[in-house]
Amino acid sequence: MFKKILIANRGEIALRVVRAAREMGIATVAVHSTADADAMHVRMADESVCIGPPPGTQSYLSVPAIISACEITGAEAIHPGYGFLSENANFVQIVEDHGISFIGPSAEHIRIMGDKITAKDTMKALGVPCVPGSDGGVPDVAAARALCDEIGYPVIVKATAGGGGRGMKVAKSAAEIERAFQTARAEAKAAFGNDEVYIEKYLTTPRHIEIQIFGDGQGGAVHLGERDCSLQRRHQKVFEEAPGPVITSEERAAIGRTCAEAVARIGYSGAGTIEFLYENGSFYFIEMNTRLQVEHPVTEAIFGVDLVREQIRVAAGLPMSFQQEDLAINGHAIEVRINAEKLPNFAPSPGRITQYHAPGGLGVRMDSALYDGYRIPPYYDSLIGKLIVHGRDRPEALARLARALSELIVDGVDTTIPLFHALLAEPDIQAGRYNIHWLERWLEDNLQPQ
Ligand code: MV4
Repeated sequence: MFKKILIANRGEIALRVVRAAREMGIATVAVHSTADADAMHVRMADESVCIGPPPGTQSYLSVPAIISACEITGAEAIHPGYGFLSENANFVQIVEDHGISFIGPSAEHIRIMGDKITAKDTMKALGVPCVPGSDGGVPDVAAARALCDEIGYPVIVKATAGGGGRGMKVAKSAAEIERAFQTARAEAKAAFGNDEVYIEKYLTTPRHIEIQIFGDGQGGAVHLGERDCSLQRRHQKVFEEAPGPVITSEERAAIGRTCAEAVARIGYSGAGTIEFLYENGSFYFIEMNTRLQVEHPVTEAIFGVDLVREQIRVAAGLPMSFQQEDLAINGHAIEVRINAEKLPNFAPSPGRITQYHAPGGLGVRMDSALYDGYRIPPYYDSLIGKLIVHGRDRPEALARLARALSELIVDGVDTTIPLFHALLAEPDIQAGRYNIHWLERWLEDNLQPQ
């Protein structure tokens, strides 16, 4: 096992990795920008290294600075957290070329899944159900038109270099395809320097259901069920739960097995998430994320596992500490993302936290790097905490969430906490009756600027 690892991240996820490492007897090295000298992840780690000025591009994204920090401290492995360098195949290659272990999948698997056409081709060949659409890239408008006449409208044009909602255009009818195709292509070229696009049938009212998988890198893999992450605003998840309120145990077993077998066949190593749209009882693959996700704690809660611990074990060449038959769902978990943002526009609200009080009690987990007097810097993501509740069933988890939210105090900045009080009062949320469009519509009807 590693004696010391470096965490190439900040905030709650850096703290999350420190916690797993400490329980395993592994020393941790935090890295930080000059804006984060007083951050909690720096205090909680065993050692820290300042890697640059505040902008992420000059600190948490600086490959030379992070490799140097590893060499100076003698860290044997790097945990990337999520965001920043976590899905950068070139970074992983450089890390390994320096004899350092990357706590995550291989550069090759990250590269495959980072190109959305290659990802879809790969998954399709592995027997994972995909959204009907083009076979690979679509070269020109004529080809786009011919394909769409065949599959029928509406369609969606997506950038192969995109993902997470960036670089997509919907065409509702043949009258819109030329413009959608050209715009998607131009935006993809400008945003990613790659103008290759592909086309899919546009599903109008799906849920976003993602399957957590975990590979041992030796041809073994398991699934840990699904999360329903349909409640999103501008492609940012807001509220996530596991298990999905409408997924049956038969559906879970079938899609889970398909996903686990697929990643086992490619020798995938570590945590991964296979994203699906789910409509009328069918799953359609859209993308795979080759990292630990923000919302991983809801899966940890219902399965009683520590996914970061497993990531570290597998990266060190040890087997996973469970097999598929050891994994059973216990109850229901919900996560809400606490952002330093001002409603109704979700404008970033950095500043000093004058008071912070985390909720506690049975079935409550607060993952946050906040403390009294902490100054939230304006340079990074606005996520300041994740409140995760676990109950014996969904109604208990909802009641526990309302109770925990009532205990949570974050003073000094605006936060998304009031949004969750309001959402919990909604009959549709209480009933689990929502799809990917529900939240945007609700915000329009309920939170418009006065
Ligand atoms: C789609 C879709 C409908 N049909 N693909 C958005 C993010 C990216 N991961 C994929 N996305 C979508 N792809 C087809 N064929 C609708 C979306 C979509 C969406 C997906 C998940 C969660 C929220 C969403 C909000 C708008 C659009």
